[in-house]
Amino acid sequence: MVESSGNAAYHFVDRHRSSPVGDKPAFVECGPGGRTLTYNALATQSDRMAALYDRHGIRREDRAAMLVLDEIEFPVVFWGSLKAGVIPVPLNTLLSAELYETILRDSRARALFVSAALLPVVTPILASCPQLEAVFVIGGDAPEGTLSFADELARSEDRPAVAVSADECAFWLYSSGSTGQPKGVRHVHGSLKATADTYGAQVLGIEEGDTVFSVAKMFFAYGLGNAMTFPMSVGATTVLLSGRPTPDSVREAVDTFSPTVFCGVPTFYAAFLAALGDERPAGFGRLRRCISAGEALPEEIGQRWRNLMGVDILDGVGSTELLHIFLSNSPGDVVYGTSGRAVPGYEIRLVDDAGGDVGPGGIGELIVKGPSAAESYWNQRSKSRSTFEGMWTRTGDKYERRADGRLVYCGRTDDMFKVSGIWVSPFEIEQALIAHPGVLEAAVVAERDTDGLEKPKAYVVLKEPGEAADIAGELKAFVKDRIGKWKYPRWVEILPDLPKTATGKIQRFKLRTREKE
Ligand code: 3SK
Repeated sequence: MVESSGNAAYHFVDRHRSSPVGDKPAFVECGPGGRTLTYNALATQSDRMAALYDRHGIRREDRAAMLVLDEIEFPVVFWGSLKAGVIPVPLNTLLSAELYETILRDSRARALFVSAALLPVVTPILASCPQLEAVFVIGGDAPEGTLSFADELARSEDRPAVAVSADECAFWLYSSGSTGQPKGVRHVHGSLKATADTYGAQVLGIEEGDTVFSVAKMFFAYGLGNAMTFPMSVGATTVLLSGRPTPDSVREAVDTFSPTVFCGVPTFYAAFLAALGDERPAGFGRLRRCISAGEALPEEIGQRWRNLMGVDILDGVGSTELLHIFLSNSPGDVVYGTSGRAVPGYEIRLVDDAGGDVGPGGIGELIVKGPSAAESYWNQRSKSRSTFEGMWTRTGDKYERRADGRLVYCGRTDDMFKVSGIWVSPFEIEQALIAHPGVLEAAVVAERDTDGLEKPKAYVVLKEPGEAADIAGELKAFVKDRIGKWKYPRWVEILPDLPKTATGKIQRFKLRTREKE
């Protein structure tokens, strides 16, 4: 590929060809039979994708949906598509057939790459997607009407990548947000390098010698940066786990590969700490950096992790629309319970309903200006206009700015409610509940009392489910003591788990509608 091209595949893939990292593993898979993909092998295999697409009539700017697990074909298809100018659309691997049909029809994808294990989920809806011309099965058998990805790639010649400008659309990610229908978020080539140069280089401090493990999968913007673009920007190595990241499977991966960088989400950190007890995994001997995003990290969890592992968790905030983290704690400057400050390269403001700046101590909506904002949502003009306002992107998250400039998360704009005329942040009550030794997770929503007035209601997951009998009263008193009398949950319901998005964000709207069912 010509170096002057703005094609992100040059910077992340071809630049390493025949360089000192060319023969180094870019990706290693966990588990028995786990494969390795070197930087040179990735460059060659991704070069073949343009010819593969040609043979099947898939052209530049067509969409190619990817329902692909975290395995070595993911980077081959993703970068190969960018090289061909085809737009890859990585999909959440945990959705229902109905949502896949919605997304395949909305994106009008002409090709689908699907890991064999996920093929049964989409098989029933393929016939309802008339624009889909070719289905490539990764690993396993390709049943009639589908093609084997391995055979098709082996049959393809190397082809030079297309030259594109850094401003051209490169890939889409579907964001479901915490409530509504999926929206196709369209990102340009230049945004991938922008996130690697800002958060990746200046906060995470990724280095060539790093081995990275990300609990968040690559179909998610957070995982895409953690596990793919950041390590590839410096020639580091990523460990891929294709299955579900449970405390056991992650422990095994950690003990096998000794990662130096660990990227988690709060729910996983909480579950991992509960499973580990007081034991620090031997595989964390080289650990030097831990990060968290997806939802705000409870202070308690950050402190317990730091005490056990000897390494801080850098809690940060990002969004699919901004591609990665734009607000974060930094190495040597961590205050648990806060989301830190703007990542270098990004500007942030807290604004009131009229768009004016909110002063210290006030609460406002977080808006962000930075180099990695998406171009628009696909075919959703009104939503695009209200989210991407010129240089600024609205996040829909409410924050408070402390006197020292650090931001503290208060909830989604639509999660906040007033009790006795005073704003209450569900997140603050949840933090207080999680500080109780019996509580694993908690979610708080507004519920109307018999007078029709809103009060906090808590849904709680216990560490030991058997303890449910009389813990409600204890939890109410505990919260009253910690954060104030009017904020305590008037009702406490124990659940086996909480409804969450695939990336670990609590879906409070499901708890709210649960009341009405
Ligand atoms: O939710 C987040 O904090 C996040 C972080 C990085 C990239 C994408 C997202 C949604």
